[in-house]
Amino acid sequence: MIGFALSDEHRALRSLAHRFALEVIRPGAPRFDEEETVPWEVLRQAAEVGLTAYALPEAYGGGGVADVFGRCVVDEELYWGCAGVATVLGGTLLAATPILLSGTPEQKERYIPRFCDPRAVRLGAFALTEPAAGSDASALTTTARRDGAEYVLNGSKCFITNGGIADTYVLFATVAPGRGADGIAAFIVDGDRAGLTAGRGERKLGIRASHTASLYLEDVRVPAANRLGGEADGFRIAMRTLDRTRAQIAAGAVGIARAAFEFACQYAGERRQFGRPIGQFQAIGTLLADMATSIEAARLLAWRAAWLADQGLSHTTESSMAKAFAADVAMRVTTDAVQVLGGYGYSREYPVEKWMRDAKIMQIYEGTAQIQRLVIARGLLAGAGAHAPAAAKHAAIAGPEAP
Ligand code: COS
Repeated sequence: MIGFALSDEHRALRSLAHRFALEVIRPGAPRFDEEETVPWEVLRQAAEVGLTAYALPEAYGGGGVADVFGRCVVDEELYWGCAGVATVLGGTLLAATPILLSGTPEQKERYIPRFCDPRAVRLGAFALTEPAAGSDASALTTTARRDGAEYVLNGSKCFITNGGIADTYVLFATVAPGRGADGIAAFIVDGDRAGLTAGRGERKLGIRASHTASLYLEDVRVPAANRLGGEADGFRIAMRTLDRTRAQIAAGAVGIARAAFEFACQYAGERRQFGRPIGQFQAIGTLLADMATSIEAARLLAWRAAWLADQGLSHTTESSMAKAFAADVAMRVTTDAVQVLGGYGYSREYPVEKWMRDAKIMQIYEGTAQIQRLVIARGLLAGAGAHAPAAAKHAAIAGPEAP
């Protein structure tokens, strides 16, 4: 039996996230964008109402929403409010996810509660990308050399969401340069470690309420106890993390598209030219119909990928399908929304151009549109669609507990 009705818990979660997006995020969104600053006050309020830690286990002080579907429901609303703010919050969950997937009980007990304090906002960051290793993530060259009970990390990272303002990093480095994916380990790195510094924030096209920076590591000493999984597990931990978060990003793209569509639809009903509302012209009506239809389709793909993940079934291909499709939808819908508004859409007096700028990142971060298609094609050729249990396809690494 297939059902599309949300559970009471998901409905409550959606309504909390929507109200927060409407009443707290949206009023400040143009200013955060203009000033290119992280709105700490908004983050503090998000922590107070439980929106920073809702997806983390209750045992560590989180809200206990353990499913990817719940994250999708929340992210559609937060991105609807402002993609930049949602990116800051998402960056923390992106760092918490590999700890929950692969951390030991001690690692979880030590680090997850940090993200759950309702009175203090402590951010996380996922540090994978490097200047010469973007799409080709396993080509990373940051090294981790074992030295007794510690590792010594050297190298640099770039385009790190929350880089320099995070309290905790999950950072990927090679213990065996030249061994590619098989030589990559994942480490939990405290933000205040000596030798860890950050560059200045990138000046970006969109998601300007988020902070993105390079990281530099010079002989950063990390306890060996902070390694997630085995020495060769890091790359697979990163991929398993992205499998889960890409569905969430797809839902975020739906949120941006929905924001632009709603505005354009209302405008088309009010704006009169040639004696009638422009929505009554087929040229505009068709645009609106295609926008709405593609948003619905993108949401269904995101929900299906999340559902597969939550059933413990393989979802790599479907997460990439959802992310690729929804990101393209966000780009097209926001561009069409600017078109519906014409000169007003292009003006910074209206919110639509911001949504178009914000949408572009959805085709880039957490794997570009091209990488998603590469993953999809590989999955198809390998016979994806059979939906073997995820654990059988990609043997679980260390801790069995899924976020
Ligand atoms: N889950 C678990 N393991 C996975 C996996 C997944 N989804 N995808 C790959 N792996 C495993 C493979 O099975 C392989 O292990 P085995 O040799 O034991 O089979 C290993 O990881 C290497 O995989 P692969 O050979 O496919 O790696 P490639 O370097 O060819 O490509 C892509 C991997 C392109 C998919 C990866 O580099 C990628 O996703 N790039 C984009 C990175 C990204 O999203 N960056 C955004 C930064 S985070 S905001």
